[in-house]
Amino acid sequence: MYTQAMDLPGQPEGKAPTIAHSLEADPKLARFDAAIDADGRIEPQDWMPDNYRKTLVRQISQHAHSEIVGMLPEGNWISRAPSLKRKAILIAKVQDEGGHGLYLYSAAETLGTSRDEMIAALHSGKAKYSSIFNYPTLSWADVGVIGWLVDGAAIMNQIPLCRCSYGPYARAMVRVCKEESFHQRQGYESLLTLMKGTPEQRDMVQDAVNRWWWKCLAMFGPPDADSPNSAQGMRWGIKRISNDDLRQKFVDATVPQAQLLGVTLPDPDLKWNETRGHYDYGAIDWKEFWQTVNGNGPCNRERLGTRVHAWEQGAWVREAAQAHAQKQRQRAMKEAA
Ligand code: FAQ
Repeated sequence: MYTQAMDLPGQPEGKAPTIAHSLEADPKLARFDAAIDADGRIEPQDWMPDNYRKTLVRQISQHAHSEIVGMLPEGNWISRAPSLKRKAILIAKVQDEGGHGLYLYSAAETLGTSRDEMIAALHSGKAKYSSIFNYPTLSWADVGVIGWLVDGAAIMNQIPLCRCSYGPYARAMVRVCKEESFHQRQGYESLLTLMKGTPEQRDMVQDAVNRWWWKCLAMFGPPDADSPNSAQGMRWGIKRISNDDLRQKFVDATVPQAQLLGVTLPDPDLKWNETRGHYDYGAIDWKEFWQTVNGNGPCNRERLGTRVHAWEQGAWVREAAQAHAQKQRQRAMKEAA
């Protein structure tokens, strides 16, 4: 449903903007810059500037947290899914999101940060995770809309990350994107089914679209002019497409899908602009976005509370797994002796 093309007008296809070399100053930095300029991959054993490492840990750990916290809004509906088929699909989807979190924590660990440190940062409220998961899922249609729009926005953002300059992150994203693509389609298919149902079911879908649309547009992050991390992230080939350009691609791809589905996107300013060759759209409420990002959205406290509770309740599983691994190590040593 979404294009794999990542070329943008005025930018050579897939190329990070050129970096000034500092050959004489620092040969390690020069080698790193040359690899980035050549659109090469940086691997865990390669030398990298501290800020490149820090930026990756920040982005990858936030991404991992988003996947794990992102299990909660849909997870709330597993016990209330309307049929066995929908329940099985939803369980598999939520489990996939947990898996994405684990690949991403592993990718971040290759940069020298421990999983315990990352989890502690999430639980203390220090680390960010995607704003979108701080809104409630009020009806069964929300589950379909999350698949269609939230996973749709996630794929739009994540396809370029498959070509991120850091190898482990890029490779993790290939698998994540394949699974997200399935998630997006199952959400859309579930909504198509509801739209063929009763007037109440159609109203339920429209209501869910009305509540999620603007939050999904904000998910791509602040406008480029207010995005402090974008310029450096793009120069390093971590980000390939800017927040605003991804948002525009998402709007352009989603409008025809909304038409086919038979729902109205809640934006009176949404219209095709012949000159730009894109849809124009209305103003996003950035004040509300920042409130949510900074911990004051409708469900922030509930989401973090649920994660911390799950972590505490799971302590005995982690301890048992460690004790088992220790026993196996001891047995292997005995046998080898
Ligand atoms: N929510 O300078 P920028 C999913 C923060 S996964 C919260 O533009 P950057 C799967 C940003 O961190 C969804 N905070 O930052 C799924 C920064 O703060 P910092 C997650 C946000 O990094 C589906 C500050 O604002 N995806 O949905 C948000 O260059 C269904 C300034 O922003 C990823 O994480 C936000 N929406 O660009 C699961 C993808 N936007 O760190 C379950 C990877 C911005 O300086 C169910 N991440 N901020 O304190 C990225 O691509 C980038 O990090 C961006 C932000 C685009 C999110």
